[in-house]
Amino acid sequence: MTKTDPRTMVYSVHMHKYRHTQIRMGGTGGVALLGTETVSGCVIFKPEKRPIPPKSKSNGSEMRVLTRVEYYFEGLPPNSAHGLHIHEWGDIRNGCVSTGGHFNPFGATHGAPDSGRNNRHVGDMGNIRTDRNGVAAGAYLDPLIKLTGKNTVIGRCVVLHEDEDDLGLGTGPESLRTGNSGARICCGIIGIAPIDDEDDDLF
Ligand SMILES: [Cu+2]
Ligand SMILES: [Zn+2]
Repeated sequence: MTKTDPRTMVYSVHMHKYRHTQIRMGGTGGVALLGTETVSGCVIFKPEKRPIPPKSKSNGSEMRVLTRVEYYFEGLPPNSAHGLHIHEWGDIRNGCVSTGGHFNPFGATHGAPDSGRNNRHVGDMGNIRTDRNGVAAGAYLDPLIKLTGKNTVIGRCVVLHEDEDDLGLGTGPESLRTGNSGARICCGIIGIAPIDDEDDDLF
């Protein structure tokens, strides 16, 4: 009997869970696989069109492209929170260390996904929270993460951290730099992935 590669395993788990996911735009998105001996995870990025909020100057019929971030992790400590970021480089020659800092093309301070462009790094995806089985699964819509153009996140790295991200609201100078998220557990390069129009959203 062969030992199961955790990454292969999460991929099949993932594919099973996401078999019916719906994408509203088609085209391509991004996917990153992350793992250690015990942890395995997958983060998917999909373009999604949404109406521009009415409070802005548009007439309400214009659309903007957001990025839907979906994640699934297993093998983590139960009932724990972990910072999840996109780091600048897709360079894992020295493991997660060589992925650089949080992807921050606008020179902002660290924050939460909903903190706004001046108060978050583009790479700030907040925290994932595990259940009693050490599984964290979820999704959210991100206004800043882009899958095309100059500031694309394709080719960069998703990094999962040991500790909870304080979202810039904590103490010490690291709060506004890294959110005091601690060590890097694992990381994975975001590759281009096909998006299937026929699927349904899981979350
Ligand atoms: Cu990070
Ligand atoms: Zn950050």
